[in-house]
Amino acid sequence: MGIRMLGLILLLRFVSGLMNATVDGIDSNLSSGGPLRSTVKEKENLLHNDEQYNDDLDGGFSSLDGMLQWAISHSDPAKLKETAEVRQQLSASELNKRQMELKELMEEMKVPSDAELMKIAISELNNSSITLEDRLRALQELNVLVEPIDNANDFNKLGGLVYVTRELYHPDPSIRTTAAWILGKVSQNNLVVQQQVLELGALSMLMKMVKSNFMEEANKALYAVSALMRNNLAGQELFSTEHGDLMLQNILRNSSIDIRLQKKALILLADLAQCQLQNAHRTELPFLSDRDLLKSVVDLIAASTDLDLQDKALVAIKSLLQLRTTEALVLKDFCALGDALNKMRQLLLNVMADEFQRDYVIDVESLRSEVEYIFQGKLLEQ
Ligand SMILES: *[C@@H]1O[C@H](CO)[C@@H](O)[C@H](O)[C@H]1NC(C)=O
Ligand SMILES: *[C@@H]1O[C@H](CO)[C@@H](O)[C@H](O)[C@H]1NC(C)=O
Ligand SMILES: *[C@@H]1O[C@H](CO)[C@@H](O)[C@H](O)[C@H]1NC(C)=O
Ligand SMILES: *[C@@H]1O[C@H](CO)[C@@H](O)[C@H](O)[C@H]1NC(C)=O
Ligand SMILES: CC(=O)N[C@H]1CO[C@H](CO)[C@@H](O)[C@@H]1O
Repeated sequence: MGIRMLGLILLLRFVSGLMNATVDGIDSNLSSGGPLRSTVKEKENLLHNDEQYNDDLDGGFSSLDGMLQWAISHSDPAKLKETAEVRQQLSASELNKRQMELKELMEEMKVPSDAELMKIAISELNNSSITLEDRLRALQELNVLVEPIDNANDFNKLGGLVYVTRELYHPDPSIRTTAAWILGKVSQNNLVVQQQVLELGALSMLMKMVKSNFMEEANKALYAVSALMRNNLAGQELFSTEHGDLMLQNILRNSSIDIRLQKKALILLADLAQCQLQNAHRTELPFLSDRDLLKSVVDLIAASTDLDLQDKALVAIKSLLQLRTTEALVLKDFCALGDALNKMRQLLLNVMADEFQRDYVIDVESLRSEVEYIFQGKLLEQ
């Protein structure tokens, strides 16, 4: 039984005077660690994918009051009306007594904190004799628990990074995949964590994993690489020495590869170029103006039939184009950017007829013509 359900049931029992039944039911399951595991399970159900999540629950209920509030806000209005009516029939002293009982019950339950749950999962990873299944479950729990930013910091303080990074070398791909996912999540916009993960040497392993034939592994590894690079100049230089440009090219040029991977690669490339533009004093990462890399992006604009992918390629080209070291003539002659942009305008005109995506198509066209404008300006400069 999950904490949410528990809250709701407690509230209903509380008003309808069935407290004893609840106590019996919960007692029998407390000893088996039921609520502890189900807290995590509940949160897991809220997760849809790595980019979006529901942060409805941020770490259990710290107080009885919080739990009641929560239960009320998540109840069905008809039931609430019914319980309010029952409530009025109870005398003040009865109500008081029920409240005391409920409070005792909550204390007895000892709902564990997220930090405690993380500590347990970490110590499980640290135990070489647990089963593969338990190891994966411990990682999956951590993956849910690190979601709130405060928890990501606690996770680091508890020493979790070392143990999770170690799992990147596990022979089982599901274990590696989940470990990469966690590292990506905790590194997101967190310079301290990024730095520590880089110091643990995780980047080169993650870059190897990007080449995996298991698509989930490749995707989560690239997600983690991107999270480590974001606004992190030291990380970006390391990426460059580890031949990150070749990794990106291999993804962008391979037409049989998972398209999600190509989109992630374009987003990463756009991020790197954008970061470069914002730190103009820094020596440019040389590969960002590499003609082969530029061509692989332009080719996607010209040849892809996926509008979202083309959109992301345009975003990347727009920033790459503005770098000092990028040569307009290379884009014109070697990459044929002009032709690609013309071809794309034609395609956009054709799909414009579709009512359902018209707004989106107009947005993409506006980006396309902006890129064309910047490109023409850059050609004139030379
Ligand atoms: C719970 O059970 C005890 C005895 O089994 C009884 O005295 C008490 O009144 C019950 N409490 C409620 C709230 O029903
Ligand atoms: C991991 O295990 C070692 C020895 O088995 C122990 O010294 C260390 O404290 C453990 N670390 C954690 C985080 O549980
Ligand atoms: C390690 O896991 C095994 C198997 O689950 C368990 O029996 C043992 O107590 C654990 N060791 C520690 C130090 O937690
Ligand atoms: C392209 O991607 C597919 C699917 O991941 C892979 O099997 C193949 O080896 C890749 N081709 C090249 C040239 O890397
Ligand atoms: C009251 C309650 O939630 N009981 C559950 C205890 O756990 C067993 C096994 O997980 C369930 O079958 C019960 O429903």
